[in-house]
Amino acid sequence: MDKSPLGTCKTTHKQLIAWVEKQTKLCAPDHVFWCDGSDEEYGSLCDLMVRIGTLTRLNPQKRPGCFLARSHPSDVARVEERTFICSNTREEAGPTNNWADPAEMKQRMVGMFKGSMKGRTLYVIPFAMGPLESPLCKIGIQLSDSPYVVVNMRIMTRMGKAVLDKLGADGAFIPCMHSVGAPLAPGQTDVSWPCQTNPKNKYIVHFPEEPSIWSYGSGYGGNALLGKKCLALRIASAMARKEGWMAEHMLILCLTSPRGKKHYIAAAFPSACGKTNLAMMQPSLPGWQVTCVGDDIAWIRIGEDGRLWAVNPESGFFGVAPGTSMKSNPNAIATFAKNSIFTNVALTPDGDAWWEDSGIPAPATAIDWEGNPWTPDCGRKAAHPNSRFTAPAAQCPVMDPEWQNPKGVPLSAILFGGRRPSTIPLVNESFDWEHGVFMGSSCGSETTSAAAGQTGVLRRDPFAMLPFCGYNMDDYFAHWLSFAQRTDRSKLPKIYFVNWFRKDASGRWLWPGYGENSRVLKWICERVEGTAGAQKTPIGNLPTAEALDMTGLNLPSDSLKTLTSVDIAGWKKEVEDVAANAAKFGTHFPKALSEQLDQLGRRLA
Ligand code: TSX
Ligand code: MN
Repeated sequence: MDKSPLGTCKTTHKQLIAWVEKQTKLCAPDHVFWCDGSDEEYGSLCDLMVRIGTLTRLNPQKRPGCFLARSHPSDVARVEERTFICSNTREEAGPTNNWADPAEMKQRMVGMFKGSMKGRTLYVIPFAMGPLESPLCKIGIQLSDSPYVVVNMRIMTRMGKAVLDKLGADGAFIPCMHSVGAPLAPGQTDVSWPCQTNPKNKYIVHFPEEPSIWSYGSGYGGNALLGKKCLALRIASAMARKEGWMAEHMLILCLTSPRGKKHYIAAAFPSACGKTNLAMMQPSLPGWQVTCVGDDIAWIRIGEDGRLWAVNPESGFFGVAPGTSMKSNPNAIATFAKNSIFTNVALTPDGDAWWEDSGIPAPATAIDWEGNPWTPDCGRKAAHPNSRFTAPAAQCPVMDPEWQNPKGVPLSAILFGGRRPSTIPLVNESFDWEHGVFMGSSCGSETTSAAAGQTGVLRRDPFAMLPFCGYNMDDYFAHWLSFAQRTDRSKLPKIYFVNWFRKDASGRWLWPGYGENSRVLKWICERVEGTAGAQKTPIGNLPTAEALDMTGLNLPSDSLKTLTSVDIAGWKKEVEDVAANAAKFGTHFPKALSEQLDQLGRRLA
């Protein structure tokens, strides 16, 4: 039996040990702690954070093994303006990314990290994205001075000893530096959420050539849990382009018919479209079943059979709490019933977590996300709009049996979507791969949160990858197009555009959404099998009124008509808007996509 105390180094990897020693000298922490990923380690770090006030233990009768964290009010979301892609040239990062010269930025980062961990512990976090046996598995080593990051990484990734074992004596890893940027002077008392409070002092920096990640000044979400947006999307997308695969901002689900026929579907949506809700939804159609492979990221490669196979590189959910209810997502409610971390939600008098639109009546009093007394009539939100739950995927009642298969799951269809109150039909099937890539490139959504600028305006977000593409967006489009040459076209998944958010003239939702979306997924799977009807239109193949299964749903027939017909005038405006936006993404927008735009314009004329 291994009796060495928690935190001791258990690797023979000389290069890793040397790198940790070098960074330790730079950051000057008081202690170094090597994480093994054990339950014991997780428990003791949670206990430590309860003692220093970073975590509050929730009522074990209501939420066993659950904790609440409150961040600093200045550290509540990803910081896109402070996110940099430091490729060799500005052109390689493209006009949609902040670029900085890699040598200059590295020097600046080394300067910022110098002594940044004084008075703190440096945690060595070995983590894997993807099942350890997967051909796509990537290993990262995150050095962080945040125990909050350690416990979240333990839920969101495969973390600890198994990863060091897999690395062996000379395996490759992606170095990930993280500091909250709040060194402690001798005797200085700590705060519950240390970070840099001036946004200008936060840096989320990617060096895709190395590759490596350096994150300074923030302890929140995608800024700090470096496996997720930084590694599995920005760095992985750049690696994927070089290596011939795809790293995508997509959920993965399986739809099973009453006869047991299974289809795997990947779907990309901009934020606030209910991606997590769709990933684990309860179909309203009797006998149909949805199982979840992942809710945020899909790594996709061409399998030996020529089909596209997808893996979820994560092992947990980092979901938005507000709006999550028994109505919108009963399976998420079950997933975070235990062993979960809630960040920036409200604390009820009985020691439970609460948030707006939870379906649970507001408590008469609560402690809000900033730690202040709250009442329903006080005029403030109790939970921050970007408050989160961190929950283990294994606790989701509808995880797909194949969700950890190292090979991944074979995709039958890819969906793009957006929040589009007008013009865009409920579901639209692309004519071919290139038309589908065009649909992805023109993806956009109406904004919902004032925090992200104006609300109710259309923001284009190609492939929902605008904040997450680690290289030039035009090259990314070209990479997508190239898959028609990399494999047999007939093996590629069919591509669809869906819109659950159409409204009528008086602003009422035309489509009930949620579990009723299974009717759309059913049509998609029947199209893949070649059994469902469609009408060819100028914009794509739309379901005929009879092709969508509407049994048990009392949808007015004119609503269905609006949802499944082409608004020619609206689409002409759409073409203009897409054309105006294509220019923003780069200087070498692929010809195949401008041709798609021209052809669409001509079909509408
Ligand atoms: O997640 C959503 N989905 C996908 C579910 C599998 N939401 C929530 C979006 C915010 C994250 C939706 N909201 C969906 C949807 O399909 N549709 C809508 C819009 C809508 C809201 C309410 C109703 C109908 C549609 N109806 C009633 O409340 C009765
Ligand atoms: Mn996401």
